[in-house]
This record gives sequence, structure tokens and C-alpha cells, in this order.
Amino acid sequence: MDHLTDVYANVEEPSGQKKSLSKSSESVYEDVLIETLEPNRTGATLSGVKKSSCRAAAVVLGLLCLLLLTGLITLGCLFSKGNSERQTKMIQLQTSNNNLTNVQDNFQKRVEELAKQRTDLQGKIRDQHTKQGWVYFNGSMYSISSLAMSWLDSRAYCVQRFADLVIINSEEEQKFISNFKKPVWIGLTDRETEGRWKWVDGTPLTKSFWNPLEPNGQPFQRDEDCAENYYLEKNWNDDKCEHKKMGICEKMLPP
Ligand SMILES: [Ca+2]
Ligand SMILES: [Ca+2]
Ligand SMILES: [Ca+2]
Repeated sequence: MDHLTDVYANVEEPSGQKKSLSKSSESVYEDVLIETLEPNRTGATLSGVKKSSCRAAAVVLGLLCLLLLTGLITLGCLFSKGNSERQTKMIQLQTSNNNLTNVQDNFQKRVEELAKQRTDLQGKIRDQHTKQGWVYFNGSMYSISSLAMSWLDSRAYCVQRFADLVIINSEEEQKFISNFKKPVWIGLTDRETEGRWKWVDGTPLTKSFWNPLEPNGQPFQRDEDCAENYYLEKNWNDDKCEHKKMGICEKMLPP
């Protein structure tokens, strides 16, 4: 009986060992618990890392989307602004073109008005001269002096009427002058230089209608320095300027 007690005592005596054994059991329990729980902790950690990575990726993706959206909006604004500027320039060009067209139309109307005014003025001048005995032909008015005078006096007569002795520029004008059917002074002379015939406006003679035997003042040493026209179409004659004849005045109308 005592032996059993001792054994028990031996067993019981080292309470510290017993306690040690008890602690060892707790440690073992904790270890087991940790081991039991460790896989769960590791999984939770991995899950947290995955979630964090997903959140970061989502944030980055969101930022990229935001940047992309911002870029698209900026491009849209720039395109819209550029398009608006082009439209503004087009409107300005169209307005300028319309203004030029209006200016051109107004200028054309003004030209037509001036042309009409010129035609009306020519008609009034022509009518006024016709009433005073002038005759119209191809842009000029003609009048024959009423008195026979020297070449110089005949010219002065014409100048007093804002005209001059006739200058014959064409065969048609020569025929028209011949229709007066009178020997008349014309505006042709070689008073300055013998043999060098010039018209009263200073232009040299280029197309002439001399009688086949004229001019004959120089060969016969006669002082015949002024030209007359007989009523025939080709019958000019040089004659003494002092001789008295009627003169033909010509007044060119404004073009
Ligand atoms: Ca003429
Ligand atoms: Ca002469
Ligand atoms: Ca002659």
C-alpha cells in the first residue's frame, strides 16, 4: 500500500513536472492549433494580396480610362474649335466675295449710267448744232462758212465756233465734203515749209486726194500754200492763201 502511495507520490511529487507536462500539452495544443489555423491564415494572406493587386489594377485601369477619356475630350474640343474657326473663315470669305460682287455690280451700273449720260450729251450737242446749220457725219459736225474769205480768215471763222478747218481722214469723209459741191478751203497747208503739207492739228499728210495735176505751186514757183477741195471727189488744189473762198469747219464730238 505504501509502495503504491510512493508511486503515486512519485507521480504526484514532481508537481512541477506535472505542470511541465501540462504546459507541454498546452504548447502542443497551441502548436496544433497554429498548425491547424496556419493554412487558413496563409490563404487569407494570399487572398488579401490578390484583392490588393486587383484593387491596384482596377485603380490603374480607371486612371488609364480617365486619361483616355480626357484625351478624347481634348481632341474633340480641339477639332470642334478648328472646325469652328474654319467655318468662321469660310463665312468671312463668303462675305468678302459678296462685297466684291456688290462693288463690281455697282461699278458696272455706274459705267452704264455714264455711257448713257454720254450718249444723251452727244445727242443734245448734235441736236443743238443741227439747229444752227451744222451737219453730222461719222462722229463730227460740219459747217460751211457763209462768206468767202482767205484761208487764214476761214480758219479763224471756224475757231471762233470751237472748230477748225476740216481734216480729211478717209475716203468716206472726202466724199462727204465733196457733196457740198463748192470749192472750199480745207485744213491743209505748206505755209511753214514748201512742199511739206500738214493738217491744222500738226499731223503730216499721209493720204491725199490731189487733182492729178496738183499741187503745182512749187514747179511753177507760185506761192500756193493752202489747199482747197473742188466738189469732185478727188480734186484738191493748192492755191494762194489770200484768195477768198468758203471754208468747211469740222467739230469732233466728244467720244
Ligand atoms: Ca476729219
Ligand atoms: Ca506751196
Ligand atoms: Ca495749184
